[in-house]
Amino acid sequence: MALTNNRKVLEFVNESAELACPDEIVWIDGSEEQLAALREQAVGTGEMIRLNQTKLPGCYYHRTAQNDVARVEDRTFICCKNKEDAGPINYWMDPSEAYALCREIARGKMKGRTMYVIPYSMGIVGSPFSKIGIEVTDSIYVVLNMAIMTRVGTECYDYLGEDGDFIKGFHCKCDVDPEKRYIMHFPEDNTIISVNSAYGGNVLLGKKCFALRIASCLGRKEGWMAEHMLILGVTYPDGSKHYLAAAFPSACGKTNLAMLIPPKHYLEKGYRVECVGDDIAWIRIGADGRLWAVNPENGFFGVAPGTNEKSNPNALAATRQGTIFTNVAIDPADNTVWWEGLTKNPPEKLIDWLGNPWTPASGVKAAHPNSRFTAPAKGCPCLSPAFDSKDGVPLDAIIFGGRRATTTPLVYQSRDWNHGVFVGSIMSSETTAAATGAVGVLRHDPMAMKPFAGYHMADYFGHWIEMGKKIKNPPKIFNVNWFRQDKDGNFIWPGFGDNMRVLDWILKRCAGTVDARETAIGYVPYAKDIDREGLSITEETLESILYVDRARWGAEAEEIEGYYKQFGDRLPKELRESLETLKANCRE
Ligand code: GTP
Ligand code: SPV
Ligand code: MN
Repeated sequence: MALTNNRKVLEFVNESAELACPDEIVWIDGSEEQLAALREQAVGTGEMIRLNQTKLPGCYYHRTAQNDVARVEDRTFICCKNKEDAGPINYWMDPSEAYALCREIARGKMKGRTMYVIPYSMGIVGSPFSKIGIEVTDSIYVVLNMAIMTRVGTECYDYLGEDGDFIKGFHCKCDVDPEKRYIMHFPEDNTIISVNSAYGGNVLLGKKCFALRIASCLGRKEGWMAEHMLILGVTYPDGSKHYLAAAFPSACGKTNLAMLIPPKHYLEKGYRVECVGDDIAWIRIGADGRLWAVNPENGFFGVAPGTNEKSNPNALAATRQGTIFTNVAIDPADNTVWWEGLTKNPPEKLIDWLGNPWTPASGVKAAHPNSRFTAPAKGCPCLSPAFDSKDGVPLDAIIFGGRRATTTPLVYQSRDWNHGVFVGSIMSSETTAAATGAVGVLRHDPMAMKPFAGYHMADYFGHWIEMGKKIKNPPKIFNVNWFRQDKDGNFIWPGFGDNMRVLDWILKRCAGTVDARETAIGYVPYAKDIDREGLSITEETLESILYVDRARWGAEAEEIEGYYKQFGDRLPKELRESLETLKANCRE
C-alpha cells in the first residue's frame, strides 16, 4: 500500500511501474522489521551473505558482477537542453533522446522482480539544508545500502505533504549489461535514471548523482554549494573547535583524513579530531557571513583496501557492526572479511572477491582495489556531535588536494579567495580504481569535481567566484599533497595520522599565529614550522617536499593554459588573471 498521498510521488511510482512492469511494489518505511526481512530474503537468494554475527553483528557481504565494480564516467551523462550548458568536461545527451533510450532499455525489465520505493532525505529531515529524494529500484542491495547511507523513512513523506517536490531516482539493474549501462542526470527535471549497474556510485542515487551532480545545479540556482568534501573538526586543548572541509578526488584520502587520530603528543596535549563527513559537503552562507557546512549523508561508503588498525582505526571500528561489505574477500575460517592491507600477513586461505579460492600464492588481489564498506556513521567512534546539527559547522579553512608524485608541495596557502578558487581549478591528480579505466594517469580534476559537477565547469568556477563576493568572512583556502614520491616510488610524507601536523599549520595560518614564505604559487611553510616531533623525516627531506620548483611550475602553468582553452569565454576573468600572475611569478 502506498505510504503517501503526495500526488507527484504516486505519479512517479506509477509511471516507473508501468514502464518496468514489476510483479510487485514494496513501499519502504525505514523500519528495522522491514529491513530485517529484506536482509533475510537477500540471504535466501544468495544476493547477500550473512557474516559471523558474533564478530561482525549485523554485517553482510555482497559481490557485484565482475564488470560492475566502479563508477563509469564515460557512461555518466548530464542531459540538459543545451549541450553548451553541460560544458566540455561532461558527457552530454539530449534529454528527450536520453529518456527514450533509457525507457527502451528498462521496458519490462522488472518483470518477475519487486520494485522498492525508497523515501530518503539528504540531511536531517526538516533542516533548511536538507532535500528529499525518492528512489525506485529493483535491488534489495540498493535498499539496504540507502538505509545506511541516507535517512530513509516515512517522515520524508510527512515532510513532503501532498504537494512537496523531491528528486526522482529510477534505478533498474536490467541485465547488468555494461554496453547498455547509463547513468543519466536531468538537472532541469530533478531526475536521475540509472540502468544496467548495481554498483555503489552508479546506483545509490542519493550520493554522487543527487548530492553532487543534481545538487551542484540546485546550489548554483539557490546560492549555495555542493562539494566533494570531507568535513572535520579539531578540538584544541582549551576546548575550542575549528572546522575544515577538504576536497580530494576519489580514493585520495578523504575518509582517512576525516577520521584521523593525531600523533601521541598532540593527544597528550588535548587535541582531538572529530568527523562530520567523509565525502560530501553542502555549504551555505550563515547569518554571521561565514560558510557553514553539513554532511548530507548518514553513513560511509569507504574504500576497504588499506584500511587497518594503524591507518584508520576509526573507520575500521565503524565497519564492525551493521555494515555491508562489497567485493572484499571472505575468510572462510570464521566467516569474516579481509582485504589487502587489513593485516600485514593475509590468512592462508580466502575466498576472493570473485568467489574463487585464494591463497597468498595466487598472485592476484583477494579484494577488488575498489572494494568498499557501507558503514553507519553512528558506528564511528570519532563522529562529531555536530553530525546531527541542522545548521552544520562553520568553516575556518577549505583544503584542496590531489595525488601528485611531483611538483605540488606538501601544503601551500592561496593568497585570497579568488586565488584559492584558481588553486582548486588547477588541481590534477592520478586516477584511481574508484572509476573504471586506467589507474595512475595524471588528469585534471578541478575541486575533485570533474566527475561530479552537474553543469559547465567554467560556470561552476564562476559560481565559486560569485560566492566569494557574498561571504563576508571567508575561510582560508589551502592545497595539500600527501603523495610526493622519492626516486624509488615510495611516499615521502608519512601521511594518515601525521597529516595532523599539516592541519596544525593550516589552523595556525587561519589564526594568524605562524609566518609563511611567499612563493610563486602562494604561501608555503618554513620547514621548522611543521611539527616533526616523533617523526624520522629530516628537516632537509621536509624542505624537499615544501620546495616550489619554478621551472616545473612554469611548465605546469603552460599546461594549465592549454587546459583552460576549452572553457573559452566562460572562464571567469579572475582565474585568467591568477594564471597570468603564476606565469609571471615563474619567469621572474
Ligand atoms: P572515495 O571514497 O573514493 O571518495 O575516497 P577517499 O577520498 O575517501 O579516499 P580514502 O580515504 O578511502 O583513501 C584512499 C586510499 O588512499 C587508501 O588506499 C588509503 O590507504 C590511501 N591514503 C589515504 N590517506 C593517505 C595518506 O595520507 N598517505 C598515503 N600515502 N595514502 C593515503
Ligand atoms: C567516489 O568514487 O568518489 C566514491 C565512491 O565516493 S562512489 O560512491 O562509487 O562514487
Ligand atoms: Mn568520493
